[in-house]
Amino acid sequence: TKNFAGEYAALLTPFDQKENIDFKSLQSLVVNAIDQDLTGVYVGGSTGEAFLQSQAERRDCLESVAESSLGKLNLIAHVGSIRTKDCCELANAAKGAGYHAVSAVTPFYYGFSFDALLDHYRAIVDAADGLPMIVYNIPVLTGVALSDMQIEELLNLENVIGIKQTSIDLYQLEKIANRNPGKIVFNGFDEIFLPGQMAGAQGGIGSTYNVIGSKYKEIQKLICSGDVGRAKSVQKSANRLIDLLVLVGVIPGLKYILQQKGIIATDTVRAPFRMLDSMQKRLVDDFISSAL
Ligand code: NAY
Repeated sequence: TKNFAGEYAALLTPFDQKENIDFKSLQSLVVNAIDQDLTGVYVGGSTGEAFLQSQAERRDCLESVAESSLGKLNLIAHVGSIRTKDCCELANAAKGAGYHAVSAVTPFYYGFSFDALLDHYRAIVDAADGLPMIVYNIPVLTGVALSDMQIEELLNLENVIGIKQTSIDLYQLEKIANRNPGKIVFNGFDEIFLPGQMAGAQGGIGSTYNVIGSKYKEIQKLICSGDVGRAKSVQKSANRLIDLLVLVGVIPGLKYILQQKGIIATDTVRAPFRMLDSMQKRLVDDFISSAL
């Protein structure tokens, strides 16, 4: 089976001024991931504003990215939503479009039982028709807090190969990684990429990789060569950008930076997200001119 370990950009979805998907900019984001020598892309996740898109738009994005990747990236399709049937449709589309894996967030909002969650993942795996599944655990946004045992049960479902652990609980990450040696754990919060690797993650998936993907690759190399001191200083420099993005809003902030760099055409986000105001833009401009 394919080795998925590595660094993945959680792709943004560029829009034109009317909030329609800008496929040309989407293609150049994919090229930008290839240029940064990233392992792959994670398409249609939180960063992709997936929950603000229709099913048809999500499917079109999956297809467009697969075409633009030219076989140079590992392709992970995020197909999660709270309606099982929608996830299954997207999983099936991902298989057809040539994706290497699917991923799905734990269904949120209604407080579904754990048995319901298990059935949900079984159904998606079935629809993905042989593609491996990466569970997406992001308790701070879903409100779904999984215990270590529940995570283990999810990891033991057929075709589940790993988990994207977007949590600051590094102790839980360590337990998942060490108790499930055959599974892969991706770090989800970019600001703790280095600590995540120390705790047992084998790579990461994140929004800021679109802009500073090479930093995470460098941290990984430095860990391998035993130079944790230098790895810490690269993480530190990444975190000063992340501080700023968290302050102004990660998705609009990243879109503004990518637009300024000429990679995407507009910094439009979908309502109710808001674009940066002029003061926030000035903060980002000052940072870019001094650090990026
Ligand atoms: C996704 O599905 O797109 C992700 O989860 C990517 C991970 C990001 N998490 C969230 C909640 O946006 O990259 C992180 C995050 O933006 C970054 O660490 C800043 O907090």
